[in-house]
Amino acid sequence: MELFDKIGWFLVKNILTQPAYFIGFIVLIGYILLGRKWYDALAGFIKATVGYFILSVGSGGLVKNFRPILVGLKDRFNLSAMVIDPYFGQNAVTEGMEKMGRAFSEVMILLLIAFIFNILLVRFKKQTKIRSVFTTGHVQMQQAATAFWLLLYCFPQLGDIQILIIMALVLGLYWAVGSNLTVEISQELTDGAGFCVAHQQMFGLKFFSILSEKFYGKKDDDSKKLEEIRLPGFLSIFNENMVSTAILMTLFFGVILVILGKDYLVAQEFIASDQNFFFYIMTTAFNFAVYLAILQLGVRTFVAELTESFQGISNKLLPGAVPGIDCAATYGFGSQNAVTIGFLFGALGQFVAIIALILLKSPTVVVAGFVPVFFDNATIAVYSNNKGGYKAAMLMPFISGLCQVFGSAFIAGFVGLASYGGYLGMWDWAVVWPVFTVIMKYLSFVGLALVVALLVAIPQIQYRRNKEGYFLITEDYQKYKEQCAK
Ligand code: ASC
Repeated sequence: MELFDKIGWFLVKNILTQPAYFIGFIVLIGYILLGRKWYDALAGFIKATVGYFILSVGSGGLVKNFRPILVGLKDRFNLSAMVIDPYFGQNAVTEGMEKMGRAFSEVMILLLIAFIFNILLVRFKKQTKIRSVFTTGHVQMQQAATAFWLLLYCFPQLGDIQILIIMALVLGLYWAVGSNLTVEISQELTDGAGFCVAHQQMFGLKFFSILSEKFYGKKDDDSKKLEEIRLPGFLSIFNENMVSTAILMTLFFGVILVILGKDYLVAQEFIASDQNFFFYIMTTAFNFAVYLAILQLGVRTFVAELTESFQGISNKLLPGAVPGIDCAATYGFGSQNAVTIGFLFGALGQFVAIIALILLKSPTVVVAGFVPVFFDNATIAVYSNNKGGYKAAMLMPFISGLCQVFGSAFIAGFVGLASYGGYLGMWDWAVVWPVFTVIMKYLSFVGLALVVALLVAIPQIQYRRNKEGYFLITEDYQKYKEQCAK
Protein backbone atom coordinates (compact mmCIF):
# COMPACT_ATOMS: atom_id res chain seq x y z
CA MET A 1 0.00 0.00 0.00
CA GLU A 2 2.81 2.35 0.93
CA LEU A 3 4.63 1.58 -2.32
CA PHE A 4 1.42 2.18 -4.28
CA ASP A 5 1.04 5.48 -2.48
CA LYS A 6 4.58 6.50 -3.33
CA ILE A 7 4.26 5.60 -7.00
CA GLY A 8 0.92 7.41 -7.21
CA TRP A 9 2.35 10.60 -5.76
CA PHE A 10 5.40 10.34 -7.97
CA LEU A 11 3.19 10.16 -11.06
CA VAL A 12 0.89 12.96 -9.96
CA LYS A 13 3.71 15.33 -9.03
CA ASN A 14 6.08 14.73 -11.91
CA ILE A 15 3.88 13.81 -14.84
CA LEU A 16 0.16 14.26 -14.35
CA THR A 17 0.40 17.88 -13.23
CA GLN A 18 3.28 18.69 -15.61
CA PRO A 19 1.69 18.92 -19.07
CA ALA A 20 5.04 19.04 -20.90
CA TYR A 21 6.08 15.63 -19.56
CA PHE A 22 2.58 14.28 -19.79
CA ILE A 23 2.40 15.12 -23.49
CA GLY A 24 6.01 13.91 -23.91
CA PHE A 25 5.22 10.50 -22.46
CA ILE A 26 2.01 10.24 -24.48
CA VAL A 27 4.12 10.79 -27.60
CA LEU A 28 6.74 8.28 -26.43
CA ILE A 29 4.16 5.59 -25.71
CA GLY A 30 2.27 6.42 -28.90
CA TYR A 31 5.37 5.88 -31.06
CA ILE A 32 6.28 2.67 -29.22
CA LEU A 33 2.76 1.35 -29.85
CA LEU A 34 3.14 2.28 -33.52
CA GLY A 35 6.26 0.09 -33.59
CA ARG A 36 8.73 2.92 -34.29
CA LYS A 37 12.43 2.48 -33.56
CA TRP A 38 13.37 3.35 -29.98
CA TYR A 39 15.48 6.31 -31.06
CA ASP A 40 12.61 7.75 -33.12
CA ALA A 41 10.34 7.40 -30.11
CA LEU A 42 12.94 9.11 -27.95
CA ALA A 43 13.31 11.94 -30.45
CA GLY A 44 9.52 12.36 -30.47
CA PHE A 45 9.46 12.50 -26.68
CA ILE A 46 12.12 15.20 -26.68
CA LYS A 47 10.50 17.31 -29.40
CA ALA A 48 7.10 17.14 -27.76
CA THR A 49 8.41 17.98 -24.31
CA VAL A 50 10.71 20.75 -25.50
CA GLY A 51 7.93 22.11 -27.73
CA TYR A 52 5.59 22.23 -24.78
CA PHE A 53 8.26 23.95 -22.69
CA ILE A 54 8.62 26.55 -25.45
CA LEU A 55 4.87 27.09 -25.38
CA SER A 56 5.10 27.54 -21.62
CA VAL A 57 7.89 30.11 -21.99
CA GLY A 58 5.54 32.04 -24.27
CA SER A 59 2.41 31.78 -22.14
CA GLY A 60 4.35 32.10 -18.86
CA GLY A 61 6.15 35.18 -20.17
CA LEU A 62 2.86 36.82 -21.04
CA VAL A 63 1.42 36.03 -17.64
CA LYS A 64 4.48 37.13 -15.68
CA ASN A 65 4.85 40.43 -17.51
CA PHE A 66 1.27 41.52 -17.85
CA ARG A 67 -0.47 40.16 -14.76
CA PRO A 68 1.26 42.67 -12.41
CA ILE A 69 0.28 45.56 -14.66
CA LEU A 70 -3.43 44.76 -14.49
CA VAL A 71 -3.30 43.93 -10.78
CA GLY A 72 -1.42 47.20 -10.29
CA LEU A 73 -4.66 49.07 -10.94
CA LYS A 74 -6.02 47.61 -7.73
CA ASP A 75 -3.06 48.79 -5.64
CA ARG A 76 -2.80 52.15 -7.33
CA PHE A 77 -6.38 53.07 -6.49
CA ASN A 78 -6.53 51.24 -3.17
CA LEU A 79 -9.47 49.15 -4.28
CA SER A 80 -10.55 46.38 -1.99
CA ALA A 81 -11.37 44.08 -4.82
CA MET A 82 -11.05 40.43 -5.77
CA VAL A 83 -8.74 39.47 -8.63
CA ILE A 84 -10.16 37.03 -11.15
CA ASP A 85 -7.23 34.88 -12.19
CA PRO A 86 -6.42 31.16 -11.73
CA TYR A 87 -3.35 31.95 -9.65
CA PHE A 88 -5.24 34.20 -7.24
CA GLY A 89 -8.13 31.74 -7.25
CA GLN A 90 -5.93 28.85 -6.19
CA ASN A 91 -4.32 30.93 -3.45
CA ALA A 92 -7.74 31.91 -2.16
CA VAL A 93 -8.85 28.29 -1.94
CA THR A 94 -5.59 27.20 -0.29
CA GLU A 95 -5.92 29.91 2.32
CA GLY A 96 -9.59 29.12 2.89
CA MET A 97 -8.86 25.42 3.27
CA GLU A 98 -6.13 26.10 5.80
CA LYS A 99 -8.61 28.07 7.86
CA MET A 100 -10.98 25.10 7.76
CA GLY A 101 -8.18 22.79 8.81
CA ARG A 102 -8.07 20.88 5.53
CA ALA A 103 -4.91 19.94 3.67
CA PHE A 104 -4.31 20.77 0.03
CA SER A 105 -3.31 17.13 -0.55
CA GLU A 106 -7.03 16.31 -0.56
CA VAL A 107 -7.25 18.33 -3.77
CA MET A 108 -4.53 16.19 -5.35
CA ILE A 109 -6.39 13.01 -4.45
CA LEU A 110 -9.50 14.47 -6.04
CA LEU A 111 -7.51 15.27 -9.16
CA LEU A 112 -6.22 11.72 -9.46
CA ILE A 113 -9.61 10.04 -9.01
CA ALA A 114 -11.36 12.45 -11.38
CA PHE A 115 -8.67 11.86 -13.99
CA ILE A 116 -8.98 8.07 -13.77
CA PHE A 117 -12.73 8.50 -14.11
CA ASN A 118 -12.19 10.55 -17.28
CA ILE A 119 -10.11 7.73 -18.79
CA LEU A 120 -12.77 5.16 -17.90
CA LEU A 121 -15.40 7.30 -19.62
CA VAL A 122 -13.32 7.20 -22.79
CA ARG A 123 -12.65 3.48 -22.40
CA PHE A 124 -16.40 2.90 -22.46
CA LYS A 125 -16.97 5.35 -25.25
CA LYS A 126 -19.51 3.10 -27.00
CA GLN A 127 -21.85 3.79 -24.11
CA THR A 128 -20.63 7.21 -22.91
CA LYS A 129 -19.81 8.76 -26.35
CA ILE A 130 -16.80 10.45 -24.76
CA ARG A 131 -13.75 10.76 -27.04
CA SER A 132 -11.30 12.97 -25.19
CA VAL A 133 -8.81 12.81 -22.33
CA PHE A 134 -7.93 15.94 -20.34
CA THR A 135 -4.14 16.27 -20.17
CA THR A 136 -3.60 19.86 -19.00
CA GLY A 137 -2.42 19.13 -15.47
CA HIS A 138 -1.69 22.59 -14.11
CA VAL A 139 -5.21 23.63 -15.06
CA GLN A 140 -6.65 20.46 -13.53
CA MET A 141 -5.05 21.39 -10.25
CA GLN A 142 -6.61 24.86 -10.25
CA GLN A 143 -9.98 23.41 -11.15
CA ALA A 144 -9.81 20.62 -8.60
CA ALA A 145 -9.16 23.24 -5.91
CA THR A 146 -12.09 25.41 -6.99
CA ALA A 147 -14.46 22.46 -7.48
CA PHE A 148 -13.47 21.23 -4.03
CA TRP A 149 -14.55 24.50 -2.50
CA LEU A 150 -17.79 24.82 -4.49
CA LEU A 151 -18.95 21.28 -3.76
CA LEU A 152 -18.03 21.46 -0.11
CA TYR A 153 -20.18 24.55 0.03
CA CYS A 154 -23.11 22.65 -1.51
CA PHE A 155 -22.76 19.52 0.67
CA PRO A 156 -21.19 20.58 3.98
CA GLN A 157 -22.86 17.74 5.85
CA LEU A 158 -21.11 14.88 4.07
CA GLY A 159 -18.16 12.82 5.32
CA ASP A 160 -14.73 12.93 3.65
CA ILE A 161 -15.11 9.85 1.47
CA GLN A 162 -18.65 10.59 0.32
CA ILE A 163 -17.85 14.15 -0.65
CA LEU A 164 -14.71 13.03 -2.49
CA ILE A 165 -16.73 10.58 -4.56
CA ILE A 166 -19.27 13.25 -5.49
CA MET A 167 -16.52 15.72 -6.38
CA ALA A 168 -14.67 13.23 -8.55
CA LEU A 169 -17.89 12.31 -10.31
CA VAL A 170 -18.83 15.88 -11.20
CA LEU A 171 -15.30 17.06 -11.97
CA GLY A 172 -14.33 13.99 -14.01
CA LEU A 173 -17.54 14.33 -16.01
CA TYR A 174 -16.89 18.04 -16.57
CA TRP A 175 -13.38 17.31 -17.91
CA ALA A 176 -14.57 14.57 -20.21
CA VAL A 177 -17.76 16.24 -21.44
CA GLY A 178 -16.22 19.70 -21.77
CA SER A 179 -13.20 18.65 -23.79
CA ASN A 180 -15.37 16.31 -25.86
CA LEU A 181 -17.56 19.31 -26.74
CA THR A 182 -14.60 20.96 -28.48
CA VAL A 183 -13.70 18.01 -30.72
CA GLU A 184 -15.65 19.06 -33.83
CA ILE A 185 -14.81 22.76 -33.70
CA SER A 186 -11.13 22.00 -33.07
CA GLN A 187 -10.86 19.51 -35.91
CA GLU A 188 -12.44 22.10 -38.22
CA LEU A 189 -10.12 24.84 -37.01
CA THR A 190 -6.94 22.77 -37.34
CA ASP A 191 -8.00 20.76 -40.37
CA GLY A 192 -7.74 17.54 -38.46
CA ALA A 193 -4.69 18.01 -36.22
CA GLY A 194 -6.26 15.46 -33.90
CA PHE A 195 -6.54 17.33 -30.63
CA CYS A 196 -9.22 19.20 -28.75
CA VAL A 197 -9.13 21.77 -25.98
CA ALA A 198 -8.79 20.79 -22.33
CA HIS A 199 -8.76 24.10 -20.52
CA GLN A 200 -11.11 26.47 -18.72
CA GLN A 201 -13.50 27.74 -21.40
CA MET A 202 -14.55 24.53 -23.17
CA PHE A 203 -18.29 25.09 -22.82
CA GLY A 204 -17.65 28.71 -23.75
CA LEU A 205 -15.90 27.72 -26.97
CA LYS A 206 -18.80 25.54 -28.06
CA PHE A 207 -21.36 28.13 -26.98
CA PHE A 208 -19.70 31.00 -28.83
CA SER A 209 -19.05 28.84 -31.89
CA ILE A 210 -22.76 28.08 -32.11
CA LEU A 211 -23.66 31.76 -31.58
CA SER A 212 -21.12 32.88 -34.19
CA GLU A 213 -22.46 30.46 -36.74
CA LYS A 214 -26.07 31.44 -36.04
CA PHE A 215 -25.45 35.20 -36.20
CA TYR A 216 -22.80 35.49 -38.85
CA GLY A 217 -22.48 32.06 -40.44
CA LYS A 218 -24.20 32.97 -43.72
CA LYS A 219 -21.75 33.45 -46.54
CA ASP A 220 -21.69 37.18 -47.07
CA ASP A 221 -19.55 40.12 -46.08
CA ASP A 222 -20.46 39.70 -42.41
CA SER A 223 -18.79 36.34 -42.24
CA LYS A 224 -15.49 37.41 -43.78
CA LYS A 225 -12.73 35.99 -41.65
CA LEU A 226 -10.03 38.19 -40.20
CA GLU A 227 -7.40 36.54 -42.37
CA GLU A 228 -9.45 37.33 -45.49
CA ILE A 229 -9.59 41.03 -44.77
CA ARG A 230 -6.92 43.05 -46.51
CA LEU A 231 -6.76 46.51 -45.05
CA PRO A 232 -5.88 49.32 -47.51
CA GLY A 233 -3.26 52.06 -47.37
CA PHE A 234 -1.38 52.60 -44.13
CA LEU A 235 -3.80 50.25 -42.38
CA SER A 236 -2.25 47.40 -44.35
CA ILE A 237 0.50 47.20 -41.74
CA PHE A 238 -2.16 45.71 -39.44
CA ASN A 239 -2.45 42.73 -41.76
CA GLU A 240 0.76 41.48 -40.24
CA ASN A 241 0.20 39.96 -36.83
CA MET A 242 3.47 41.00 -35.24
CA VAL A 243 3.01 44.62 -36.24
CA SER A 244 -0.65 44.81 -35.25
CA THR A 245 0.00 43.19 -31.88
CA ALA A 246 2.88 45.55 -31.12
CA ILE A 247 0.91 48.67 -32.07
CA LEU A 248 -2.33 47.70 -30.33
CA MET A 249 -0.56 46.59 -27.16
CA THR A 250 1.46 49.79 -27.06
CA LEU A 251 -1.80 51.73 -27.06
CA PHE A 252 -3.54 49.42 -24.60
CA PHE A 253 -0.77 49.00 -22.04
CA GLY A 254 0.47 52.51 -22.73
CA VAL A 255 -2.77 53.92 -21.36
CA ILE A 256 -2.71 51.63 -18.32
CA LEU A 257 0.97 52.33 -17.57
CA VAL A 258 0.39 56.07 -17.84
CA ILE A 259 -2.55 55.75 -15.45
CA LEU A 260 -0.36 53.80 -13.03
CA GLY A 261 2.24 56.53 -13.39
CA LYS A 262 6.02 56.37 -13.35
CA ASP A 263 6.26 57.03 -9.60
CA TYR A 264 4.16 53.99 -8.79
CA LEU A 265 6.12 51.83 -11.24
CA VAL A 266 9.42 52.97 -9.77
CA ALA A 267 8.17 52.25 -6.24
CA GLN A 268 7.13 48.75 -7.35
CA GLU A 269 10.53 48.27 -9.02
CA PHE A 270 9.01 47.73 -12.45
CA ILE A 271 11.26 50.43 -13.81
CA ALA A 272 14.45 52.16 -12.64
CA SER A 273 14.08 55.84 -11.83
CA ASP A 274 16.54 56.87 -14.54
CA GLN A 275 14.87 54.74 -17.24
CA ASN A 276 13.01 56.53 -20.01
CA PHE A 277 9.27 56.05 -19.54
CA PHE A 278 8.35 56.03 -23.22
CA PHE A 279 10.90 53.36 -24.08
CA TYR A 280 9.83 51.34 -21.08
CA ILE A 281 6.23 51.34 -22.36
CA MET A 282 7.31 50.40 -25.85
CA THR A 283 9.57 47.58 -24.65
CA THR A 284 6.87 46.20 -22.41
CA ALA A 285 4.25 46.28 -25.16
CA PHE A 286 6.54 44.87 -27.84
CA ASN A 287 7.31 41.97 -25.54
CA PHE A 288 3.72 40.90 -25.98
CA ALA A 289 4.47 40.22 -29.64
CA VAL A 290 7.69 38.46 -28.65
CA TYR A 291 5.98 36.02 -26.29
CA LEU A 292 3.20 35.35 -28.77
CA ALA A 293 5.78 34.42 -31.39
CA ILE A 294 7.51 32.09 -28.93
CA LEU A 295 4.20 30.51 -28.02
CA GLN A 296 3.43 29.78 -31.65
CA LEU A 297 6.84 28.23 -32.21
CA GLY A 298 6.14 25.91 -29.29
CA VAL A 299 2.81 24.89 -30.76
CA ARG A 300 4.39 24.09 -34.11
CA THR A 301 7.07 22.00 -32.42
CA PHE A 302 4.87 19.68 -30.42
CA VAL A 303 1.54 19.47 -32.22
CA ALA A 304 2.91 17.62 -35.25
CA GLU A 305 4.51 14.99 -32.98
CA LEU A 306 1.37 14.62 -30.95
CA THR A 307 -0.88 14.25 -33.99
CA GLU A 308 1.24 11.48 -35.44
CA SER A 309 2.08 9.54 -32.32
CA PHE A 310 -1.38 9.63 -30.80
CA GLN A 311 -2.52 7.24 -33.49
CA GLY A 312 -0.63 4.59 -31.54
CA ILE A 313 -2.70 5.32 -28.46
CA SER A 314 -5.99 5.64 -30.31
CA ASN A 315 -5.38 2.44 -32.29
CA LYS A 316 -4.30 0.26 -29.40
CA LEU A 317 -4.91 1.68 -25.93
CA LEU A 318 -7.91 3.99 -26.06
CA PRO A 319 -9.67 3.43 -29.37
CA GLY A 320 -10.82 6.61 -31.11
CA ALA A 321 -9.56 8.90 -28.35
CA VAL A 322 -8.14 12.40 -28.84
CA PRO A 323 -5.96 14.31 -26.38
CA GLY A 324 -7.35 17.48 -24.87
CA ILE A 325 -4.58 20.07 -24.56
CA ASP A 326 -3.92 23.70 -23.56
CA CYS A 327 -6.03 26.31 -25.34
CA ALA A 328 -2.87 28.16 -26.39
CA ALA A 329 -2.18 25.33 -28.85
CA THR A 330 -4.94 26.75 -31.04
CA TYR A 331 -3.02 30.00 -31.55
CA GLY A 332 -0.94 28.27 -34.17
CA PHE A 333 -4.07 27.87 -36.32
CA GLY A 334 -6.65 30.11 -37.93
CA SER A 335 -6.13 33.85 -37.85
CA GLN A 336 -3.16 35.15 -35.86
CA ASN A 337 -4.85 38.52 -35.47
CA ALA A 338 -7.84 36.88 -33.79
CA VAL A 339 -5.69 36.36 -30.70
CA THR A 340 -5.01 40.08 -30.32
CA ILE A 341 -8.56 41.12 -31.23
CA GLY A 342 -10.01 38.66 -28.72
CA PHE A 343 -7.79 39.99 -25.96
CA LEU A 344 -8.75 43.62 -26.62
CA PHE A 345 -12.49 43.07 -26.92
CA GLY A 346 -12.49 40.74 -23.92
CA ALA A 347 -10.72 43.44 -21.92
CA LEU A 348 -13.28 45.98 -23.09
CA GLY A 349 -16.11 43.71 -21.91
CA GLN A 350 -14.42 43.18 -18.56
CA PHE A 351 -13.79 46.89 -18.01
CA VAL A 352 -17.40 47.76 -18.85
CA ALA A 353 -18.61 45.11 -16.41
CA ILE A 354 -16.24 46.27 -13.66
CA ILE A 355 -17.45 49.86 -14.01
CA ALA A 356 -21.03 48.58 -13.82
CA LEU A 357 -20.22 46.69 -10.60
CA ILE A 358 -18.76 49.83 -9.05
CA LEU A 359 -21.70 52.01 -10.14
CA LEU A 360 -24.21 49.44 -8.89
CA LYS A 361 -22.36 49.33 -5.56
CA SER A 362 -21.89 45.57 -5.80
CA PRO A 363 -20.59 44.06 -2.54
CA THR A 364 -17.93 42.25 -4.57
CA VAL A 365 -15.78 44.36 -6.88
CA VAL A 366 -13.56 42.61 -9.39
CA VAL A 367 -10.14 43.42 -10.83
CA ALA A 368 -9.36 41.99 -14.27
CA GLY A 369 -6.79 39.22 -14.20
CA PHE A 370 -4.56 38.67 -17.19
CA VAL A 371 -5.17 34.94 -17.70
CA PRO A 372 -8.96 35.14 -18.15
CA VAL A 373 -8.77 38.32 -20.22
CA PHE A 374 -6.17 36.93 -22.54
CA PHE A 375 -6.38 33.14 -22.74
CA ASP A 376 -10.18 32.81 -22.60
CA ASN A 377 -10.98 35.61 -24.96
CA ALA A 378 -8.18 35.06 -27.46
CA THR A 379 -9.28 31.44 -27.79
CA ILE A 380 -12.94 32.38 -28.06
CA ALA A 381 -12.01 34.83 -30.82
CA VAL A 382 -10.02 32.20 -32.72
CA TYR A 383 -13.03 29.86 -32.76
CA SER A 384 -15.63 32.58 -33.33
CA ASN A 385 -13.64 33.94 -36.25
CA ASN A 386 -13.45 30.48 -37.74
CA LYS A 387 -17.22 30.00 -37.50
CA GLY A 388 -18.55 33.50 -38.03
CA GLY A 389 -15.81 35.83 -39.24
CA TYR A 390 -14.43 39.13 -38.03
CA LYS A 391 -17.59 40.51 -36.45
CA ALA A 392 -18.02 37.39 -34.34
CA ALA A 393 -14.34 37.61 -33.38
CA MET A 394 -15.04 41.01 -31.82
CA LEU A 395 -18.52 40.58 -30.38
CA MET A 396 -18.09 37.16 -28.72
CA PRO A 397 -15.01 38.04 -26.61
CA PHE A 398 -16.77 41.23 -25.54
CA ILE A 399 -19.78 39.25 -24.32
CA SER A 400 -17.41 36.76 -22.72
CA GLY A 401 -15.68 39.57 -20.82
CA LEU A 402 -19.01 40.67 -19.35
CA CYS A 403 -19.82 37.09 -18.32
CA GLN A 404 -16.41 36.58 -16.68
CA VAL A 405 -16.78 39.58 -14.40
CA PHE A 406 -20.47 39.36 -13.52
CA GLY A 407 -20.39 35.57 -13.10
CA SER A 408 -17.26 35.61 -10.95
CA ALA A 409 -18.49 38.46 -8.77
CA PHE A 410 -21.68 36.55 -8.13
CA ILE A 411 -20.25 33.11 -7.40
CA ALA A 412 -17.25 34.26 -5.36
CA GLY A 413 -19.55 36.33 -3.17
CA PHE A 414 -22.05 33.46 -2.93
CA VAL A 415 -19.58 30.81 -1.76
CA GLY A 416 -17.40 33.14 0.30
CA LEU A 417 -14.21 33.02 -1.78
CA ALA A 418 -14.31 36.75 -2.48
CA SER A 419 -13.13 37.50 1.03
CA TYR A 420 -9.91 35.58 0.30
CA GLY A 421 -9.14 37.95 -2.56
CA GLY A 422 -9.41 35.80 -5.63
CA TYR A 423 -11.43 33.56 -7.86
CA LEU A 424 -10.52 31.37 -10.85
CA GLY A 425 -12.54 33.62 -13.16
CA MET A 426 -12.22 31.66 -16.42
CA TRP A 427 -15.35 31.44 -18.57
CA ASP A 428 -16.67 28.00 -17.61
CA TRP A 429 -16.00 28.80 -13.95
CA ALA A 430 -17.77 32.14 -14.21
CA VAL A 431 -20.82 30.77 -16.01
CA VAL A 432 -21.23 26.98 -16.04
CA TRP A 433 -20.00 26.14 -12.54
CA PRO A 434 -21.99 28.91 -10.85
CA VAL A 435 -25.13 27.43 -12.43
CA PHE A 436 -24.16 23.94 -11.20
CA THR A 437 -23.42 25.32 -7.74
CA VAL A 438 -26.72 27.14 -7.37
CA ILE A 439 -28.68 24.07 -8.55
CA MET A 440 -26.86 21.79 -6.11
CA LYS A 441 -27.01 24.24 -3.21
CA TYR A 442 -30.77 24.68 -3.43
CA LEU A 443 -31.86 21.24 -4.62
CA SER A 444 -29.18 19.23 -2.80
CA PHE A 445 -29.06 15.62 -4.06
CA VAL A 446 -31.82 16.22 -6.58
CA GLY A 447 -29.68 19.06 -7.89
CA LEU A 448 -26.64 16.80 -8.01
CA ALA A 449 -28.62 14.24 -9.99
CA LEU A 450 -29.74 16.97 -12.39
CA VAL A 451 -26.21 18.21 -12.98
CA VAL A 452 -24.87 14.70 -13.54
CA ALA A 453 -27.77 13.84 -15.86
CA LEU A 454 -27.17 17.02 -17.86
CA LEU A 455 -23.46 16.28 -18.25
CA VAL A 456 -24.10 12.66 -19.22
CA ALA A 457 -26.72 13.74 -21.77
CA ILE A 458 -24.55 16.26 -23.65
CA PRO A 459 -22.32 13.80 -25.54
CA GLN A 460 -25.37 11.60 -26.22
CA ILE A 461 -27.11 14.55 -27.86
CA GLN A 462 -23.97 15.37 -29.86
CA TYR A 463 -23.80 11.77 -31.03
CA ARG A 464 -27.46 11.59 -32.04
CA ARG A 465 -27.12 14.72 -34.16
CA ASN A 466 -24.42 13.16 -36.31
CA LYS A 467 -24.21 9.40 -35.87
CA GLU A 468 -22.12 8.64 -38.96
CA GLY A 469 -19.58 11.39 -38.47
CA TYR A 470 -19.28 11.41 -34.69
CA PHE A 471 -16.46 8.92 -34.30
CA LEU A 472 -15.17 9.27 -37.84
CA ILE A 473 -14.13 12.89 -37.20
CA THR A 474 -11.45 11.72 -34.78
CA GLU A 475 -10.58 8.44 -36.48
CA ASP A 476 -10.19 9.65 -40.07
CA TYR A 477 -10.68 13.34 -40.63
CA GLN A 478 -10.11 13.27 -44.40
CA LYS A 479 -12.79 10.62 -44.81
CA TYR A 480 -15.06 12.67 -42.57
CA LYS A 481 -14.61 15.69 -44.82
CA GLU A 482 -15.39 13.63 -47.91
CA GLN A 483 -18.51 12.37 -46.24
CA CYS A 484 -19.57 15.90 -45.32
CA ALA A 485 -18.97 17.06 -48.90
CA LYS A 486 -21.41 14.41 -50.10
C1 ASC B 1 -4.45 29.07 -17.41
C2 ASC B 1 -3.33 29.02 -16.58
C3 ASC B 1 -2.26 29.33 -17.29
C4 ASC B 1 -2.65 29.60 -18.67
C5 ASC B 1 -2.00 28.68 -19.66
C6 ASC B 1 -2.27 29.13 -21.06
O1 ASC B 1 -5.59 28.85 -17.09
O2 ASC B 1 -3.33 28.75 -15.30
O3 ASC B 1 -1.03 29.41 -16.87
O4 ASC B 1 -4.05 29.43 -18.67
O5 ASC B 1 -2.47 27.38 -19.50
O6 ASC B 1 -1.36 28.56 -21.94
